[in-house]
Parts: sequence; C-alpha cells; structure tokens
Amino acid sequence: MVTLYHYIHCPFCVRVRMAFSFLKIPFESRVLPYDDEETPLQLMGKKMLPIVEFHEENIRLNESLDIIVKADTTNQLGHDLLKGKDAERINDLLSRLGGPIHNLVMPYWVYTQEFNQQSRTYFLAKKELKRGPFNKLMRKAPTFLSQLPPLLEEVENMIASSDIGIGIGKEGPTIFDIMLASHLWGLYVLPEFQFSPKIHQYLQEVKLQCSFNYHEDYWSKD
Ligand SMILES: N[C@@H](CCC(=O)N[C@@H](CS)C(=O)NCC(=O)O)C(=O)O
Repeated sequence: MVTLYHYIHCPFCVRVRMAFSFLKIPFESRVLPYDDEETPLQLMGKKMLPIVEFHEENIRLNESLDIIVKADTTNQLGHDLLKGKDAERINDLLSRLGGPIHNLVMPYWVYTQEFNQQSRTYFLAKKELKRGPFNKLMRKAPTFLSQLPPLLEEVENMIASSDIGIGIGKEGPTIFDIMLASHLWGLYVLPEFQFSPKIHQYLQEVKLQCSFNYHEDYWSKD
C-alpha cells in the first residue's frame, strides 16, 4: 500500500501522479490543504510535497524523482535517463519555463477549488513574498506571455527530435516526458493562453499514456 500526499496544482506532485497511474500503482490520495504545515513536518521534517509513504517497506520519500525511481522497479519509464547527459538539458529548460509559467498561473491556481479561504491566504502570503503582489503579476501577464514562445519552440524541437527520450509515438512515456508534461500542464488553467497544436497533442498523448486525470481529486470525494 502506498499513500501520496500532494497538492493538485504542484507540478512535482503531478509527476508522481502521472508515474503512478502509468505504472498502475494504486495509491491512497491525500490532497493536503496548502496551509497544513503539521502533516508534512511530522512526516518528513519539512513542508514540501509530494510525500509518498511505501507502507510495506516503511519508507517515506519526498523528492518526486526519488519517488518515481523507487516505484518504477522494472524501469518502464527509462529513469536511467536521469543519469545521462540530457537530464541537464531537461532540467535547464524546466527551470527557464518555471519562471514565466508560475508567474502566469499562480494567480489562477489560488482560485481553484483546491483552496479554501484559509489556504488561499497562506498561499498568497508565501508566494507574494517571493513574486510580489498577485495583482501586479496579473498586470504583467503580457510580459510573461511574451517570454513563452522561444521556450515553447525549444519544447517543440525536443518533441520532434526522437533521440532524447521525449516525444510522441513511443510505446509509453519516459521520465523526461513526465517531467516536461507536468510542468507545462499548469498553463492549461490560463484563459488567455493556447498551446500550439503540436504541444497540445503531445500533452494529450502523455495524459492518455499515463491515464492521467488532473481533476480526479476535485470531483471524486463528494
Ligand atoms: N524537489 C522537489 C520539489 C517539490 C516542491 O517544490 N513542492 C512545492 C509545491 S510545488 C511545495 O511543497 N511547497 C511548499 C511550500 O512552499 O509551502 C520535488 O521534486 O519533489
């Protein structure tokens, strides 16, 4: 039995959900309110999700990639790619994408139904400390949007070049596909943004291959 503590919006948590679904690992889903400090502190000593408890082995992990490597015992996701030369390329692209994506989507995430008034206030206080007031972020959206096309062009080029373990038409996703797709997924929340057909098709293929349902935990409880 496996328990996943996660936030719906968190791309690192989405990585784990995609991987578990692809690997057909059933898990108990515990979506934590963003202001719950106690649970992660008790489990791991720091407030960071995802956290996974592998009950049988009495192991707890809270680095998304460690979790996936541990769970993928037969290496179906090609996680040895993480030790190869292209891992740096992927991580570099993800960190360059992360800035504009998160500046654009955080003001929307915080009004999704994952949050209540209390967790929203907590999220706003924490994120505004780093990024500045969200109303200013919203006003700067055109600037952040204008930073995306060259980055998304790099994504398209990666998808098109089949040699680095990313792209459409493979039998299943690799760990790189999961890393890329989970980071890009956040942009679906943004009304004024549309993916190019190629990237949209790619994301939908990763979603299908993983049987991934972003909204599952919104609607499955009540
Ligand atoms: N390196 C970690 C990063 C996880 C991470 O950054 N989680 C964020 C959510 S996206 C978090 O838990 N933040 C808690 C907070 O800032 O209060 C991983 O890959 O799992």
